[in-house]
Amino acid sequence: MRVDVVTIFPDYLAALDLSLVGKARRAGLLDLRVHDLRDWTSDRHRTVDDTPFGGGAGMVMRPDVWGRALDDVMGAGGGDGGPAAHLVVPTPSGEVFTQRHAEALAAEEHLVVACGRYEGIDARVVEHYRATGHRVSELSIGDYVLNGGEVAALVMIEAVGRLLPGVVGNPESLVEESHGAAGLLEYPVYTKPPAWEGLDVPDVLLSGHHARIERWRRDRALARTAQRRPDMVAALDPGALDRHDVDVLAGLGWVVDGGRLRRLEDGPEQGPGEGTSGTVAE
Ligand code: 6GU
Repeated sequence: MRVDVVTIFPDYLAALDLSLVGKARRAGLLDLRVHDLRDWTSDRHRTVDDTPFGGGAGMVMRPDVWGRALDDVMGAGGGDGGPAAHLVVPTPSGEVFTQRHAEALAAEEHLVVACGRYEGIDARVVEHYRATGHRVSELSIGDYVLNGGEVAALVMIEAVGRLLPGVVGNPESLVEESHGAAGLLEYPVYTKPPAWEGLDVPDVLLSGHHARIERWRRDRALARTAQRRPDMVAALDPGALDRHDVDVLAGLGWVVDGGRLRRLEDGPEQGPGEGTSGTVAE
């Protein structure tokens, strides 16, 4: 996969030399190039922004500078023989970036990430690239405000990069993790030593009883999800639950009702969660 990032702070992206993504780059699985937007300015001060039409606080990034930069790095929308680039614009006013977006973007051949600063990029930039046949995704990494798109670009590139074939050594580790297809948070994990600071690893995990371990993990995943992310429980497909799942969820105050999971208003308090009966509290 090829990824081009355009930013006024190329050094922000230096972290992508490290860890798994850095390894993927050195292995030739990810061709990542970082560009300085100011290389496409033409004035002495290398200006990238100006005051907003209509007034208001802050500065807006100029469409002409962005247009020159993106025309150079995007190619001709597939007409140049290369694949049409998918333009990703990190912005707090975008759709919230999820594992589903990461999966879809990991299937692309060429991503271009346009990092805005100040109050954002002139809205005609996104409009123009959509009108010229490019796919454009405006994506936020959550409900809080950052000073620019660079940290969000790091988040998205790491989330996408680890899904590329060959990047994560053991693809099995992509299967059960949180925000996978099961729609549940991951169960708690433990390693040696089995006793630490008076806290014991749950006996079942030392039992060697594979079916019981799997059931215990699923129960903990259900309990943890109910406690921390009721929105994810409400989005579960009841048809994907076995009888035991339904019982566990009932104990946590959730019932299947009209093909959906619904929290009982007067249900029991959310259970003790993790760390019950002499095992480990998180
Ligand atoms: Cl993508 N950009 C900025 N500036 N702030 C954000 C964000 C993006 N996602 C959440 N907050």
